[in-house]
Amino acid sequence: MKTQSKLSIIGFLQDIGASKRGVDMGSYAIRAEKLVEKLKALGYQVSDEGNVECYSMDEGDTLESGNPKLRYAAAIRRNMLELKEQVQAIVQQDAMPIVLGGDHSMAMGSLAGLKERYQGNLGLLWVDAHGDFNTPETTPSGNVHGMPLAAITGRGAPELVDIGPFPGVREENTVLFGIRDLDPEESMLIRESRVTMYTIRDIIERGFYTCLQEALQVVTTGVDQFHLSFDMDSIDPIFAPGTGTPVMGGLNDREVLYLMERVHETGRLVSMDLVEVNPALDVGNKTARLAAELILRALGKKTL
Ligand code: 6HN
Ligand code: MN
Ligand code: MN
Ligand code: MN
Repeated sequence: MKTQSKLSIIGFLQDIGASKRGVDMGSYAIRAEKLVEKLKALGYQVSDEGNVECYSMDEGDTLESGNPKLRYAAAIRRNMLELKEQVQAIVQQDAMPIVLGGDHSMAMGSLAGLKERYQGNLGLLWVDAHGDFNTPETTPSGNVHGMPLAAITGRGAPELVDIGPFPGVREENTVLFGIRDLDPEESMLIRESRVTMYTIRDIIERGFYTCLQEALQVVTTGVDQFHLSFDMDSIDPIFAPGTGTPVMGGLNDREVLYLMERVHETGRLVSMDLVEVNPALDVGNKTARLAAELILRALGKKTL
């Protein structure tokens, strides 16, 4: 499968998975960097599908689930089913969905939408500071954006797992990259799974290049295509301050730009989420600007 010539942009205005306001505005800040125009200049047919209106923190406590270990679950589920439908329609037309977040729980909606089209034949590259592998039993916060990868691989709350229902992605073709902040039981769950993890420690000890080579191998071996779920908090807060759960000691700007160039060069990327841009925490739209540039590199922008 070659990189598609048609791209569809969706804004996903959700903050309730992070329980923090501002991240619902991420897609506006990325679009403000002229993303659509720049993608067109690369030669793509681009359609901006607008936003998936979401239940959000604006509605206040009425959306709380009543379960502090699974906050806003029903509202998040509703938002995901909306996104799932949109992504499904896009891939049926052989276009590549690019979903701009929004908190990271939206990956559940994206992957649910890809399932029918690519089921059993889809790798997953998850770039993040966090594992997003919590369940209601292991979560310290109850925030669903810490749980999507667990749900996608069939673990945790039935109301999240049922969004797919998952799995549509093969665990042995799933990679976590850039990881440096796991909760203790979450760490155990990942290590018991067949997901391959590259922590910052691995990247320091074995080298960024080697780890990236391996990661791209894992997400493309035995499958024809992969989905990229890119959390901006994978990047060091020096380069990406506008995000809700920053963790020091992250990937630098050069590394993630290069990672995206390599993603493009695989020719196997069919779908992408760019998540956790929070303009209310950003400095001069720096994080959104980097996010837009990362998307362009993943779609083949050349600088040399
Ligand atoms: N993200 N592990 C923490 C939690 O609350 O479960 C942080 C999760 C952050 C999730 O940034 O997508
Ligand atoms: Mn995440
Ligand atoms: Mn994260
Ligand atoms: Mn976050």
